[in-house]
Amino acid sequence: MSKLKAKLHEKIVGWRPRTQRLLKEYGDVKVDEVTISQVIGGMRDIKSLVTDISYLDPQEGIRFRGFTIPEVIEKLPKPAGKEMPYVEGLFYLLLTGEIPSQEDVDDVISEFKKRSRVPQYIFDLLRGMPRDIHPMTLFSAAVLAMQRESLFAKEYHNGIHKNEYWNPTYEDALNLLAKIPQIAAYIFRMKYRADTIINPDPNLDWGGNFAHMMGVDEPFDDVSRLYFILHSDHESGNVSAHIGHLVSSALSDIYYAMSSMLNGLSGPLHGLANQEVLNWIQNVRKHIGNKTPTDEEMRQYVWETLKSGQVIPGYGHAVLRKTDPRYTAQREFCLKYMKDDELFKFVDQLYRIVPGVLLEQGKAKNPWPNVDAQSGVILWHYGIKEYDFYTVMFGVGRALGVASNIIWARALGYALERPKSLTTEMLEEIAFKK
Ligand code: CMX
Repeated sequence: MSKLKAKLHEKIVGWRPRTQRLLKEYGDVKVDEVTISQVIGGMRDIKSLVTDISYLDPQEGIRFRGFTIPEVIEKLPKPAGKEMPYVEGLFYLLLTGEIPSQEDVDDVISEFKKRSRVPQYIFDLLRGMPRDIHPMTLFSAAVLAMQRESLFAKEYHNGIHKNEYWNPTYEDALNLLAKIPQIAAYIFRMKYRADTIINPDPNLDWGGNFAHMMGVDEPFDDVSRLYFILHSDHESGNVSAHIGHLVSSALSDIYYAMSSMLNGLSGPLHGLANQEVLNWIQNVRKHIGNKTPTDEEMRQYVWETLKSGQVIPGYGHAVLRKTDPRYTAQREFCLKYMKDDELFKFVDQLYRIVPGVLLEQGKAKNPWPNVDAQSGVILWHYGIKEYDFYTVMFGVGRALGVASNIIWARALGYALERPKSLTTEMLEEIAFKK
């Protein structure tokens, strides 16, 4: 058994009694009340999910296993001479709750390496699809097609004890995560670089290998590590994490769940916002005549977008009420490596202007930028100008968090999701009685 799996097993055995005690002895204790506006309004803020992988504080932003983003970047082991930590180390942290040693990270690296060969039928499938399909559709289809490899599905079919569900789920998760960077990079090179595929380099880590297979030089390896870490998890209620959890709660295996996660991420109000930001910025430039807009011109364009009934992509959040620390971490990277980049200056100008306009408009509960406002600009700077690929990279990162959550959900026996719906008439009855 790998060090990671042994550690995880130890953690699971220690954790199970806590969940069982809550259920058995405190199952009737009230956690929340639900209003009509929450029922109609996308279940916003209803406390009805549990995860220990990450927690999103509206003011402070995300913590992974209790660690803030700066702490994660500081504490996790890094490849020699690099500024960003190994993604493998983050995965160890998400799964076990502990900061790994270099030896622990090496163990995860070798686990991923052993499992990294992508079946030929996946490449054949991708090549058989029209090249103008959105890369998220290609990505999701490739992940779904690998369902054939699921150990969980096989073991479930043969009969397996509930307490053991986590075991083949863990194997599926590692098998899938090991292949995801290559599938994503393959889609990129096939679709946007005239089919000039770059084979993986077995000497590189997960993030470094992705940069290598994309064909982008340093410091894009660190960009990739940072990007995947920042996008890995955002507690359980966001669309991608939630749909991953929901699908796997039916004991659909991780391939089905991860493909669904990618489909949810493909919405413009969620992961697709990073491509929308670049699209919107390009439109501003065209509109203003390819020059740097003055603050007043920018303000007006933001207003025009709002008045035409559209959202400002990259701004606002369902939970956060401050600037997203994932935005800040990327901004710091930009200030260090690309502070004279024209698009970065643009994004910084937006940071000065958009929150004021959104506040003046008075609708958005959070006028501050989210992760998507900054990420596309870094990718653009390093030559990835095909912005419909950006959500694929979000998906590569998000797979780490969703996989960790699904393994733990199976380990703790979380139930099939089944909230209750009401009719409008029933809601009216409840409302008018008051
Ligand atoms: N631009 C314009 N209007 C906005 C806005 C924005 N950036 N953010 C919120 N609003 C509007 C909402 O559309 C809503 O309008 P209506 O009352 O007319 O329906 C109102 O403000 C209140 O919304 P809210 O409670 O503040 O925000 P929600 O929880 O409903 O939605 C989100 C959150 C992210 C979908 C929304 O802020 C948005 O559409 N942002 C732009 C898209 C984006 O950046 N998405 C990425 C989020 C991060 C991620 O998941 O990747």
